[in-house]
Amino acid sequence: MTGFFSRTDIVRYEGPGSTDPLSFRFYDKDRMVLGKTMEQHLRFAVAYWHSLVWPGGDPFGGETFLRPWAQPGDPMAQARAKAEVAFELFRLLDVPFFCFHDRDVAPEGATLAESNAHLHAIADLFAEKMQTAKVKLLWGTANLFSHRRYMAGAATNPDPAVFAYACAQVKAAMEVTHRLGGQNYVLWGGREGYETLLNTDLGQELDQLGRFLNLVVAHKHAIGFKGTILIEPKPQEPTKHQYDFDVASVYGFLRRYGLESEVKLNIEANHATLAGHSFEHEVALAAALGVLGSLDINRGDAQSGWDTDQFPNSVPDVTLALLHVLKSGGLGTGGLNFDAKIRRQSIDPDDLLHAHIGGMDVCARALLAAANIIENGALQAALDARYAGWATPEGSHVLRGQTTLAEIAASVTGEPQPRSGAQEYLENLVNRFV
Ligand code: XUL
Ligand code: CO
Repeated sequence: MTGFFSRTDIVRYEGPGSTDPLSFRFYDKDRMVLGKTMEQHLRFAVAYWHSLVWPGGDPFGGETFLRPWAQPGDPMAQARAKAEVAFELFRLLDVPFFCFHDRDVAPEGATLAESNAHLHAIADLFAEKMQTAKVKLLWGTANLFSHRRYMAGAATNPDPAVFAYACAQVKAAMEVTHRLGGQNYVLWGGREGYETLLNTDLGQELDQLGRFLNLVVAHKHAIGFKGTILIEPKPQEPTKHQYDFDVASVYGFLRRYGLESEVKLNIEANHATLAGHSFEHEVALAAALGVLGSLDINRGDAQSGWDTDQFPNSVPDVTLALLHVLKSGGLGTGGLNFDAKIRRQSIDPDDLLHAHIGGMDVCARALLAAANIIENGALQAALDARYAGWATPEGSHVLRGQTTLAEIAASVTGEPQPRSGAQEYLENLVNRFV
């Protein structure tokens, strides 16, 4: 027990009527939904960086949280103190997973060797704690964007020495992820983009990024890591333009560099909206392309044009995303990582509990709604009816490439019969369940 939070007992499911704000009203982890428990479907993870590292600063002011481990002191002692609270948070929330960047958990040293030694020392502590804790590692990643050396990118840096440094950092982070039994390894291209094309050779930088990712995949196989490599798309921020813009651009990139069967995607709700898409769109497209890997579950703000990383609170939005997850057979090794931060004024330790409890309940309600939509069947029936023509022998011949353009042209017998898209009927149908 760290004494950091107001309670020491695990947050439990108490049902929709519960008036205890530190209880689950919908997330009933053992409840069966479409053949799996809620816990198995949702695979929640706490994000170390937002919940344990972020100090509550913004561009106009410094830290507000004043966490004890963020105050001056021996950085490794502080990292250990932070780990104690992290594992206490995981235990209280009863979450099955957590995620971290190398520099979230252990401080950067004076040299690469010292940084790696710090990381391995904290990984030793994690390994020891994970022997008795329930929590497992959903994914690890390397922070290739905060340090000054990466200001012009990591893999896409004009200087090969920075590329090499990024390789070394990812090698260490992936090996630690492997050692801790991580189920995935994530790459978010934080500064893999540009501020101005005047100083940027776009084609050169894309080739560097393609080479880098091929090296990472080769190393995964070399060390026997069985987890999934995930790329996390984001259109901009911190750079003006990021190469991993959205699902469609990442898929094109993977195809170009021969990686589409090796790498899947980690889709973040707020990144989808920054790219001008809905979260639902990005999840549906990744599922359609066979690259749906994992979700960073959060939300943006309708008025702010930046990555506000708030906890999810819209059941309808999450329902539509989870509908595509369920229809595509689930997330496999992926999960729902709360890449979300409490607000700057939420300075009480228990605010972290309220935030996660609310997010977990929203996702649980959304899961139930999505499962009900699937079990009801009317939405799928409408979709099947809309595309029924393609299921006929004539339609499938065309799709399989067994007819020429001339043959198809000759098959026209008259004017096709337009049919209603029935959008309002379908929206009303979905609204019965959310
Ligand atoms: C940044 C972001 C990252 C990644 C991991 O917007 O989402 O935290 O999830 O590097
Ligand atoms: Co993210």
